[in-house]
Amino acid sequence: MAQLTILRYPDPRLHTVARPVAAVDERIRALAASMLETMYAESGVGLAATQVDVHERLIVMDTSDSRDQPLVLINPEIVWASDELAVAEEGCLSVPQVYDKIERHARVKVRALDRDGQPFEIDAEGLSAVCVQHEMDHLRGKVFVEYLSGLKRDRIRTKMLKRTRDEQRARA
Ligand code: K2U
Ligand code: ZN
Repeated sequence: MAQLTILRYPDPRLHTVARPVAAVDERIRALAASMLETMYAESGVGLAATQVDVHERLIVMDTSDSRDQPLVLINPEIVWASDELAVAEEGCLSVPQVYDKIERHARVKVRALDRDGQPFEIDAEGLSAVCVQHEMDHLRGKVFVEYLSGLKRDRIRTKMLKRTRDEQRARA
């Protein structure tokens, strides 16, 4: 396993649409393991392959309080979503230290393949529902700040570009 580099907004690669995973093999299992290692190291509760510059339909999650219940979702699809909506505070490992309220479906049913290629379904609500919708957005090249106003998005873009520039200078 290895800790992976997370793309930072507004990196254009974050807007890539991921392709389906063709085969659930050792490469995908190793990638999922590295994504989980990266997610835990960054205190995230989810991570999409897009964020580590791999453009295949794979997300990992762990919304447990004990941080020991990892979920690997390969070729995930939302097969049902509630009409009821809910607003939650979101953040993103690709947009560090930025949080804002986003409205999403309160409950979703997700179908995916597990790390062994076996199909499974989860009924998600609460943080799990928010997280899986957030990650599914990443797989279609969408970052949560795109739901915000143009003014907010521009300020976040400027802030992220400055932070990335300052960090690069500090490493030079
Ligand atoms: O995709 C990511 O960048 C990981 C996010 C996923 C996430 C966003 C919003 C709500 C739940 C999960 C990270 O886990 S960011 C850390 C975090 C966790 C809970 C709430 C806000 C931010
Ligand atoms: Zn994110």
